[in-house]
Amino acid sequence: MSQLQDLVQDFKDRGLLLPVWFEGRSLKLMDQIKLPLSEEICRVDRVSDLAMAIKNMTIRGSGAIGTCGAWGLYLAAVQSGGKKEVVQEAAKLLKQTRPTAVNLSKTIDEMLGAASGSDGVSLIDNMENKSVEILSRQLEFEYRLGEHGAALIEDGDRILTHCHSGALAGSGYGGRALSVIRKAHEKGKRIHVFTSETRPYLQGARITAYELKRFGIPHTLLTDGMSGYCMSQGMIDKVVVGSDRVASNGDLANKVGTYMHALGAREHGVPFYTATSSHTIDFDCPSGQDIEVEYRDSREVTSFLSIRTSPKGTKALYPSFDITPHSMISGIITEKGVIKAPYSTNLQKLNHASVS
Ligand code: RUB
Repeated sequence: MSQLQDLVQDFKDRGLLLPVWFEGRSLKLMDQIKLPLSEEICRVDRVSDLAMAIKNMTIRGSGAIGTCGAWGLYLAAVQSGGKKEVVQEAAKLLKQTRPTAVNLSKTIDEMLGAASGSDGVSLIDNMENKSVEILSRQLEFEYRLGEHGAALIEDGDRILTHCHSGALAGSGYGGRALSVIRKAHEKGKRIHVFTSETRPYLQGARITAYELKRFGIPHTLLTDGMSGYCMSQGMIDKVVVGSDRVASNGDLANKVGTYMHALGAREHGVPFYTATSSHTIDFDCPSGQDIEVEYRDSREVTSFLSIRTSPKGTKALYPSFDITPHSMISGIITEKGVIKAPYSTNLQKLNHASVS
């Protein structure tokens, strides 16, 4: 068996919930649009089909699309017999799919670094080694940040999370926010999770609730606009969300609606945490205002499951992410520990720190 097949087998043996994996000469993807009504696996043979699957949200979540960056480039290498030019074209195509989550472009750049040798078998081998390194690292980060984050959770906490920052958005254990929550649950803390549904794709209602059920964690579904009221009634003790990109000053880009939850949390004195990894901190990006926010097709707002839900001709807007200023964040949970303000200084220190 190749290194990569060994890795996939090891991930499966651990019972991980994998968003994407390599099988034979193809990629297999859990179709996240179909969840939770059916658990369908799609086969992807071409990088152009993978790009489409990322754009249309068949696979989504910052960690999972980062993995697609690694395995997409490896797919291009295998299928072209190790042609660097083909790998570079694949990199261009995949980078254009979704701009906000920084893991995708960072992972692609790491893979391109591994494709710098000569064409052919050695290039394929180098890319296989690099993708195995990236995937193993991402999974290790989930366990570690889960440990650090779980230490913040108290017995009896009621935790709000938004969108889906779980196993299928990451490497299969719990991604970011749900690694914290899952680890706290595994340690015996009696927690209750409120998941906000996340219009218009309903990642919270469909995928977070699916994973929480699977992990046996008690939970309640809210619509996005309910969190302020629930906080005002003292029903929420902490907010834990994932992150698509953290700027070097600590500003957070995450699924649209995150900022609204942060406003409610500040008003009601509820600690607001983001769970992330050092890989998602973009030191080239000074602040949240410098992060490109993806705008998606407004028809995704005027309709649901292809059924129009507003009068014909209604104009809609769909910024897919928003920016939560660092001043509203109580702590940034990473695999190296929990970072507190002042973020500009402390994130720089984290950049140079080894894993604790
Ligand atoms: C997903 C989303 C998730 C982040 C963070 O957006 O905003 O909250 O990816 O999760 P989309 P994580 O569904 O549009 O991809 O940090 O676990 O990746």
